[in-house]
Parts: sequence; C-alpha cells; structure tokens
Amino acid sequence: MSREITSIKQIQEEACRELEAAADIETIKTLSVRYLGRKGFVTLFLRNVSNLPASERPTAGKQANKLKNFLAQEFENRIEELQEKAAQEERDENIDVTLPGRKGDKGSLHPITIIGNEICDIFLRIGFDIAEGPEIETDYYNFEALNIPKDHPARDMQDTFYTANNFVLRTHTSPMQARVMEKVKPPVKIIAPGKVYRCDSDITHTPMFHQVEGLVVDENISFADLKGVLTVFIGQIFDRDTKMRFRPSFFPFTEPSAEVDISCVMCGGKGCRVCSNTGWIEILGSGMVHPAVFENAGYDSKKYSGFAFGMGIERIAMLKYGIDDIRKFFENDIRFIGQF
Ligand code: 2NL
Repeated sequence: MSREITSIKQIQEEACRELEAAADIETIKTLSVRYLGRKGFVTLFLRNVSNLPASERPTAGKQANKLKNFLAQEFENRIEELQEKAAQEERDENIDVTLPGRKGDKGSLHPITIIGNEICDIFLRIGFDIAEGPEIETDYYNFEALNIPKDHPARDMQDTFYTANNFVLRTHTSPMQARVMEKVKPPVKIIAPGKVYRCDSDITHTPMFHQVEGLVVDENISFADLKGVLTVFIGQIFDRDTKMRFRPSFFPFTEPSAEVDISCVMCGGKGCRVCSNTGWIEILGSGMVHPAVFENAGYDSKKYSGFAFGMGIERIAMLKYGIDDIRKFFENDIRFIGQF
C-alpha cells in the first residue's frame, strides 16, 4: 500500500476492495492488522482526529468508529465463511461413495386410518355418501335431536365432555346425520365417520375414539334392508363366511334396536378367550330409526322409514389385527403403529 490514505471514505473503499480480493484466512488476518491494528489505518486516523479543525472532529470521530466496527464485523464474517467452506470441502472429500446409502424413514398410515378407509370404501361401493362435520356439538344435535331425553344416563357428566357455553364434544357421530336430515329430503344414504369423545378410560375405552355410523332413509325401508347391508359389510370387512346374528337391544334413537354379533374371528365360533367361550363377538349397534328422530328432523315418520347403525373403528381394528389393548393405538409408539 503505497498510496497515502487520507479520508475515511477512502479507507473504507480500499479495505473493502482488499477484503473482496482476499482468498484465504491468513490474508484477512493481515488485513485486519493493517486496518485495525495498533498502527492500522483506522487506528491512526482516529488518533489523528484531535489534529483536525474542531468543527470536523465529532463527525470524523464518529465515522471512524463506525468504520472500525464495520470492518471488524466484515473481517470476522468473511473468516467464518472461509472456515465453513473449508470444513465443507473436507466433508466432501471424506464421502465414501462405495458405502450403501442411508435409508430415510418411511411414513405409513395409522392402523385406525387404514381400517377407517376400508370401512368407508365398502359403504361407498354400496352407494353411501360420506358426511363429515363438527366435533364440538350443541346439546341439541348430540342429544335432543336423537331422542336422548334430559335425564338419560348417557348425558351424565361422567360420559360427556362439556365445553364452555354448554357445547359438548360429540359422544357419537349421529349429530352429523341429524344435521344432514335437517338439510336434505329422503332418500338419504350416508355414513358419518370421525372422532368421538367420552369421559372413559381403561383397556377397552379411550377418551377419544373413532366411529362410523350409517343412516338410510326412504319410503319402505325395512329391517331386511339393514340385514342386507350389514351382511355385505361384514362379509367384506371380515371373512365371506363370517356368521352374523342380531340380538335385541335398546337405543333411544332406534326402535326396534339390535346389537350385531359375528362368529368369533379368532376361533371361528368354537369358543375361546376372545369371545369368552360364547363363539360370538359384538361388533356394532343398529336399529330402525325412531319416529321421534324423524319428526325432530322435519321428516314425516308415517311416510318414511329408515335404519341406522354405529360401530367403533378401534373395535373392528382390534378384531382384525388381534390387538387386545385399545390404548396401544394412541401411545404413538412407532414400533407398534408402523406395523400395519
Ligand atoms: C353403537 C350403536 C348406533 C345409531 C347408532 C343413529 C343415528 C341416527 C338415527 C338413529 Cl341419526 N340412529 N345411529 C343407531 C343405532 C346404534 O350405534 O354401538 N355404536 C358404537
């Protein structure tokens, strides 16, 4: 550097030009000494500020200090850049291209998603539409519309999660079906899949689980139609020769109501631990839609009839995969949920 450097601006321009040209860390360290060292240009300039006319001193001092900080930062940044570049080059050199590649983890569908999709696909093939809706429901759609009176045990605080302002986490997906009936005239042929919530927890209950409910409404729908649809469904989701039976039951929203059992998927009906030696396993609830539910929806219960059913997806998945504890579905242990 032979030329005399006089102004701060000149020092800055020169420093930047030299930094631009510097290709290695040693050169930058030398530059740092040359500009910011004890006898560096910036240092000397700062020392010389007191010799300037008084009116120029504050500005010159401020600018020189600013440049000092600026250059210190620039030098440091550039050194870091070069260090990182060198480290990267070293890493590149050390790659052994003959090693087998590392496999990335592959995601898979959750077992409940798989079985839920399978259930929906079967009903879609029989001509059902899918209806989905809110998980936070009003008391009306979750209970009242479905003929569940105010004093019904299912309403107990123990079973239902209440949110602010008397909303509830839906305890079944039927409220969605009530919503559809309110909007569309028969014929209705829908399934309502989704998450439902009950305040309950043990080896067969989790506070959140999944349901698929079905609803068919038209003129002249009979219990035989219910039996036909469920026969096709059970034959497809389990085995073609799985047997099925209805057992009288009670639900407030259906009359008559029936529980549906299938011949035990584990022992084929001979009797085992899974079926408590009965040879039968309960898989869903069903019935003919109660006239009060139709009237609540604005349907003429003299003109229309219909059937409905509801099942827990976890229960079907447990039977299909031979899983004995429902909680395994929600512990999110990849070793478990990645198997399906
Ligand atoms: C079960 C039983 C059932 C229904 C759900 C239903 C819906 C409407 C009208 C009438 Cl909108 N019924 N749904 C009917 C019978 C049984 O579910 O054990 N579910 C897990």
